[in-house]
Amino acid sequence: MIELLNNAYSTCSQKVRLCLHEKQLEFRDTQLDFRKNEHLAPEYLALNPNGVVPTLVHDGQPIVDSSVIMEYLEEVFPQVPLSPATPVTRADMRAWLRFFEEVPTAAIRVPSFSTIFVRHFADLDDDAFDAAAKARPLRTHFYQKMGRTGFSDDEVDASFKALSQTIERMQKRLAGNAWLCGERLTLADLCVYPSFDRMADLGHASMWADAPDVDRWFEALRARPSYPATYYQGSRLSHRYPELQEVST
Ligand SMILES: N[C@@H](CCC(=O)N[C@@H](CS)C(=O)NCC(=O)O)C(=O)O
Repeated sequence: MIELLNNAYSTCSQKVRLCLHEKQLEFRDTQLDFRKNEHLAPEYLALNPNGVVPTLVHDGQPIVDSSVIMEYLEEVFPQVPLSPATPVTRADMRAWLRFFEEVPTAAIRVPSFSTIFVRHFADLDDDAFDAAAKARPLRTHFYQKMGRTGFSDDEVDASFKALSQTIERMQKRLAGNAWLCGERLTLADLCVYPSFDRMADLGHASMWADAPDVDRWFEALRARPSYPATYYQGSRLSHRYPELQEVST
């Protein structure tokens, strides 16, 4: 029995949903409502002390952190393989995973929050906002930097630079390779795809206009059956925030 505690819009949850669907695994999709702080409730913190989604529960055992969950699924359900075949190529995949966690995954949060999520905190007074930031075990500093009006221009510029660096690095690898680690889709592709989907959803798909192989890769991932299963109606920001509809791809 596999249960994924997650959130429709969360890019980290989308990584794991893509992985579960690629592996054709059935799972119970349990949604946590951020607006109701369900991810900060004591019973959830007992499973995931970081107070973030997703958490996978497999046969009663909680597994946390989206990349760890993907690697766990790969180990336990190898029938549909999503790793390269040799130790050296698997190390290459893990190096991409770590780079993606450190660079684009962190970067994409800044425009996501500045453009959309910050509005849900705009009406809090100082004390309530401070409490909301402090309630988040892993994100107190992030929320404090964001404040109730969004990140500074410098922060936003730095995130777009980090995303551009990712695009450049991926373009080099994808020129001549179908997927990031060669001819087969791997966890590396699934790890970073949600950051690209979010860039597109926020109206920034032109960021890879000069990276034709990244564009081909993006479209190839979107054409897979795992895409509509993961990005069901109501799971992209433009489904919920109509002002994004004009600019999304
Ligand atoms: N390293 C963690 C990060 C998870 C994470 O940051 N999740 C976000 C959604 S993508 C979250 O739960 N945020 C809760 C909040 O902002 O309060 C992972 O990959 O699972």
